Amino acid sequence: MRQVIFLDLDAFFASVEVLLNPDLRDRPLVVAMGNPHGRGVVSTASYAARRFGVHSAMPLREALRLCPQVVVVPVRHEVYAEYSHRVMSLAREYSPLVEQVSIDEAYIEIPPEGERAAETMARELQGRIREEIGLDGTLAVATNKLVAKVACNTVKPRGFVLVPPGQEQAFLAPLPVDRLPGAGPVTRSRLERWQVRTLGDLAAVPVAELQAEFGKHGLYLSAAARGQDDSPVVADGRPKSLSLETTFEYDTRDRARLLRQLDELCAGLAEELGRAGYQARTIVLKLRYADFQTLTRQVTLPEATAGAAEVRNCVRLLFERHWEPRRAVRLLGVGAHNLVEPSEARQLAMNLQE
Ligand code: TTP
Ligand code: MG
Repeated sequence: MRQVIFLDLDAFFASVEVLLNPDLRDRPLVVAMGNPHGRGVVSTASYAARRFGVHSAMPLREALRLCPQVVVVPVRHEVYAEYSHRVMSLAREYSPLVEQVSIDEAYIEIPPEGERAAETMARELQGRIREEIGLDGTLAVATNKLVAKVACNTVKPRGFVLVPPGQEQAFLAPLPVDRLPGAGPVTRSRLERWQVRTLGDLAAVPVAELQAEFGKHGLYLSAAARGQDDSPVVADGRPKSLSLETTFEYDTRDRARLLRQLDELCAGLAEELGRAGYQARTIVLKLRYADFQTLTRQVTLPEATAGAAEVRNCVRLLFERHWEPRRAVRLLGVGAHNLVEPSEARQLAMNLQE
């Protein structure tokens, strides 16, 4: 039997800002991208701000309308990355099997021969994140990743939950179907036509019917509603790729503005590469037009790089070659694929010279 812990820090960016400026404690607070007085977008909101209906991805102007007294702080990715790193390092003291899935979320599998129960470890880890780092996190313990993740979201913030072995399906049964990862508004409304609203309702639908309606996704829904998931916790090795993207609040065809945004993304990507200790052989540009048509274009370099200037040159080149001028852009993204460690990069370069 497996024991999987899921960890998700609470209001992460906002909590770090509060930690660094305790005057902000208990104030409605948003961390936002862009100009606080202009067209910013909310990255996250403190729980005090969420009570006003403010949430991630909301235009800042809307947040200010809902909660005029909200404190707005600009995003500082480097600072959050540092705290994320500290939390993940603590998690790795409990098991080598840590899979970080976002800046503030990780699965931790406790090997069966682990002497202490996962619950004890998870409670201790939660306490140490609070005392040694100063952040709050919610932790869930279950027999698989899916149940641990869904359970975690039911007890946020500062929560703790254990789903005992054998109780997975019963635990999920009362929850609405859209608590499942991958069951969004479209799935929800299709199921609603069958009067299927909870995961208990969903588990009672014959799998053949779900498969007929949803294809392969139906098989996933059926298993997930029963709390079944055998996906492994994959210890962090090398990430396949690193990427950053920005959605404009308003679509834009302003070339200077697009180039400025690309430069900013490239600087961020180079910084992430540096921090992760990788160089990239392939640089990717992602471009989404206002009509949602999306292009990804890439170049592969003769030598791997993590330099901001080189990344920027590649991306600008791709942009100049592929952007159709005067077409309004909704989203820009940059990515680094084919990651290598610097020692491997040197080896590759030597092989090329030989
Ligand atoms: P989440 O874990 O989704 O959100 P959270 O930690 O702020 O709040 P909670 O987990 O308690 O619900 O995301 C982690 C961080 O990622 C978040 O603090 C800010 C950033 N983020 C964005 O920048 N944009 C987004 O749309 C989302 C969802 C998160
Ligand atoms: Mg979080």
